[in-house]
Amino acid sequence: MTDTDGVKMSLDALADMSRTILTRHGLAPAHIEAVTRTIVAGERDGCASHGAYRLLVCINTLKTGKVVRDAEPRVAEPAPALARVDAGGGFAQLAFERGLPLLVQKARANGIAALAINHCVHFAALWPEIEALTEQGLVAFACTPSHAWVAPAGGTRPIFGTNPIAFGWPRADSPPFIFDFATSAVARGEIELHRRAGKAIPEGWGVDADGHPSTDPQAVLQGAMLTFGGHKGSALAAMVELLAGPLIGDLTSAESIALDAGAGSSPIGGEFVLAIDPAGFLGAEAAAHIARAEALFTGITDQGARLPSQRRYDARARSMRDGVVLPRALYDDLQALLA
Ligand code: NDP
Ligand code: PYC
Repeated sequence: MTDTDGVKMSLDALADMSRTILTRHGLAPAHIEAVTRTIVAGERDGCASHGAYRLLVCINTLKTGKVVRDAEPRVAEPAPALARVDAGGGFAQLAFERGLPLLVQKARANGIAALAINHCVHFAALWPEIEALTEQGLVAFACTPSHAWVAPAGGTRPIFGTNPIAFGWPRADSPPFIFDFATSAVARGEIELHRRAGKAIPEGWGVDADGHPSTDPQAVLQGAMLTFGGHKGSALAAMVELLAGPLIGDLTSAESIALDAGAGSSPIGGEFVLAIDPAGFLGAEAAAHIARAEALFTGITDQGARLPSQRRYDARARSMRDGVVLPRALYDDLQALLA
């Protein structure tokens, strides 16, 4: 169904379109499936900045030649509680999928385990990876640097990436508690969507190239984005640089954008993932203690506040029932990739 504002599609139709576009642009089949799963999940869950729009970003990255189209991830075990996947210059999604079984096995064996993904190209939201871990009953954390687009609190020159952090907590009778957000005031993708729609951005998202506050998305994209929560977001952004950069032998956001050299690819570097098995600390009492978290969640929702992810779970239920609606301009741009 189409109208002037949007194009309605089923999730299966969106997945087919994603596969066709990625095939046309030469991505290897295993990557096509992993990338498509992530992009469809983003659109399904109402995350416009990391849904179907990311197909444009992926194709742009493929055109830059900065991603290896047929990279075969290589899984290694550097230590009893550590797993590593060398993504070989490919997109991160397949590397994560290949490393997941070992990460889960190690978390169960040791109570805690970490996974480093190295040499990947990262364009995606993190919560699908967090959900893959909470589905296994594990508590999860993930982060990744990006390109240096974000100024530190008190500065005006980009040094951090938009550096998302994501956390998940499994729940027995409800979908997991998950949050997943950029440590910048907002994901860069959100500013790109405002630019595409010709809309001003809110104050506080960024400054122009002269360091002056701006609500013009193009000026901020060329200037610097700001961290959320001032010095607190700034410190968290630095933590992400350190954990998923030097700690795992991979690039910082400044190094990533230098390597990109103006080509305009998605960020290049690493991702750090932590998985904790509650049984490690708690043994047979794990389920009882995990259940105590429900009082915390009720204490939040009982006063009219909502849990992170609730909007996303509602969007998921709607999309699975009714499909999704892509903005007309996005649909047209995606169709043009098939021409
Ligand atoms: P938001 O600022 O929209 O924050 C998203 C998180 O906050 C979600 O967990 C969301 O839950 C929760 N949230 C939002 N509003 C509320 C509220 N009122 N009450 C409770 N919780 C709330 O997202 P960002 O723009 O920061 O990031 C969007 C995506 O971009 C993320 O998925 C992130 O992983 C991705 N990203 C990826 C990067 C990369 O390098 N790969 C870089 C930067 C971002 P809900 O979804 O239910 O609204
Ligand atoms: O939206 O900031 C962003 C982003 C960077 C890499 C992937 N998404």
